[in-house]
Amino acid sequence: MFEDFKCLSCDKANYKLIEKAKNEKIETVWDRAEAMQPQCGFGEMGLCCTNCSMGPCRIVKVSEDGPKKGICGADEDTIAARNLARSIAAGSSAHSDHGRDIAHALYNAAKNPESGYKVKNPEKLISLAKEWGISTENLDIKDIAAKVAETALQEFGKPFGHLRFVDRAPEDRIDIWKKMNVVPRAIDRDIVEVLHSTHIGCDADYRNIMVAATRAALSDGWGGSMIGTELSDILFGVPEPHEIEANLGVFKEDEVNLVIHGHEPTLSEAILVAVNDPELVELAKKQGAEGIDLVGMCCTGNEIAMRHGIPMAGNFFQQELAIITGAVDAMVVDVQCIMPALSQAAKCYHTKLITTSPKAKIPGAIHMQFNEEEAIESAKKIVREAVSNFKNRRGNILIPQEKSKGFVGYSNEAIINALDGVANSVAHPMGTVKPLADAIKSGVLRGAAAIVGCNNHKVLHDKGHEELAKELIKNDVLVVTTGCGAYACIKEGLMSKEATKFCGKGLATVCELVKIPPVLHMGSCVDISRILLLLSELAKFMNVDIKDLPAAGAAPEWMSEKALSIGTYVVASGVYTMLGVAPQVTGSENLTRFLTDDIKDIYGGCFDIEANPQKAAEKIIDHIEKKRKSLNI
Ligand code: XCC
Ligand code: SF4
Repeated sequence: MFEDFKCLSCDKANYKLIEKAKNEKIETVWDRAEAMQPQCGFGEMGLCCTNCSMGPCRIVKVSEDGPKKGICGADEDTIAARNLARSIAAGSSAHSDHGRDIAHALYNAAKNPESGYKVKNPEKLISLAKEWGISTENLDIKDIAAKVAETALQEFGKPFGHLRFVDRAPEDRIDIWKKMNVVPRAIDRDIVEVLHSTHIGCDADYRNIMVAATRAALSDGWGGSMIGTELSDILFGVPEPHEIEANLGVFKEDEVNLVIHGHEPTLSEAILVAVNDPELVELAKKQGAEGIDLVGMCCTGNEIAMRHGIPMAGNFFQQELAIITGAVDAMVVDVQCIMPALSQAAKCYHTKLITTSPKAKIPGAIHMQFNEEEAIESAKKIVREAVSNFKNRRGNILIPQEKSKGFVGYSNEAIINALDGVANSVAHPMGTVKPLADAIKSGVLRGAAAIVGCNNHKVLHDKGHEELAKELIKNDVLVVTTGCGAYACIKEGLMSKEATKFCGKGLATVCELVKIPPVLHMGSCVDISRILLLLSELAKFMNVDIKDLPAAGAAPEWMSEKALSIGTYVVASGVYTMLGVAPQVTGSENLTRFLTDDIKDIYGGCFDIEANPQKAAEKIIDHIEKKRKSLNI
């Protein structure tokens, strides 16, 4: 009966709910994607410009006599590059603003006891203070936290110099960035510069537009995102491996189901404290529930799964389906990747959709502003609203049976410790990557690949991630993953110990020996900064640059502007990066060639585009083997 839905998703949990949605006449992302066909060809190729009100202008390529220039004279290269650059800047701004909020939370932890935030990992705080040259003598943890938070906040707008985390990159890499004039200086400035230079009548040289865009992207990866990750670890703890459950089957019929969806752990951590408040648990019982079941969705779900073992309910394309179960008493959201469609779905059930950020309100939702200065109190109010909704459930509930188990929590500290086999506390800064380097050099592991990113209707839901991961681990390539890709992998069982059955002999041996799954969950999308650091440490240890490592990145189902920023900083960091969906640049042959080819000679990394996961895997493996050859290993 679910035959029809196999072409929409390869996650069986979804079929029953898509069917339920159909029966109850509720539209989903797949319905809207179908209604949108055919999609605009100008937009798809990046050839529509709305940068000024003389436009919109579009370049017509299909006929000889169509316009080849915008009214101001901008050609296809300029228009496509400006559009791409603006998207990259938006993506960088989202990650970086997230990082800024975490820095404010750290400042609150130091200065404002009402906030309820506390430094969970003083060792990591002190080590970062030292790295940044902040004197810690005679200072208590709170004072150090305040100084580190202030210093982090200054990274956004400092007038001189470059971003502090740039110094973590291998020297050769920094030299390339210097030569190309893309060393990120101050996060806000680098983003603003893209907006300025792509204003009408400014930069018209596509290669130069990409210089500014690359700098803004690097200020995400080696700036905003890295600040987000590092300061989150300091505040909320460094993730450690533990087993959790994933998929829509994690909802409980007899408990209050509260979904936390979005991105920033400042909110989800406070909600986690609130759901454990005895008074609120008591309130849930008074409503007839057995307790409060907190589950996560999208990246904020990754954050609390990694740190606290909270179940991962579903990824980007499952957000509406979660509500369609009829079992969600509240979906609490903050920023990014929250479909406005949720409020329509929530209306068909008793579900309360609660927005919490002044940056993201949704018509039809209840807005309860989350106040970081009184984080825990604020969170309790939100949880109370969720709990008191349990009694309003209607009869139409369907919780799928499907859920799987897997191990999450692989911070760099955890990966290094696992491979080292040392029972070192992860509280300590990174040990040595020697065992990882040895495994790669010996060929037991051929290399490593990161599979990251979103869901996109242009790819069968979850298939891009799963199939690519399976093919790579079969060929002894260790896979690390973040974001919505991580959900696809855990749902498919690739983070369980049994997943060694999918592995080649070398990888299986390593996994069994050091007790890790072949696909390692490294966190949310801002945590791709962890991957940058791991590559960096590995390159330094092996005395090479990142571009020389047998490593690759892939975003098989990417869709967001953040993903474009990530892709750009990863490529500019020297990594070969496979996209499953083509970016909206193909109308410009020059820009397309630049991104997939010319850029290789500049940064060592480049984009490649391949929608078929098998073929993508072949290309990645081929790349890894080439790198091994040049390293003589
Ligand atoms: Fe969003 Fe971060 Fe993409 Fe998922 S992977 S759809 S960006 S939640 Ni980041
Ligand atoms: Fe048209 Fe140029 Fe204005 Fe873009 S900036 S809308 S191409 S006139």
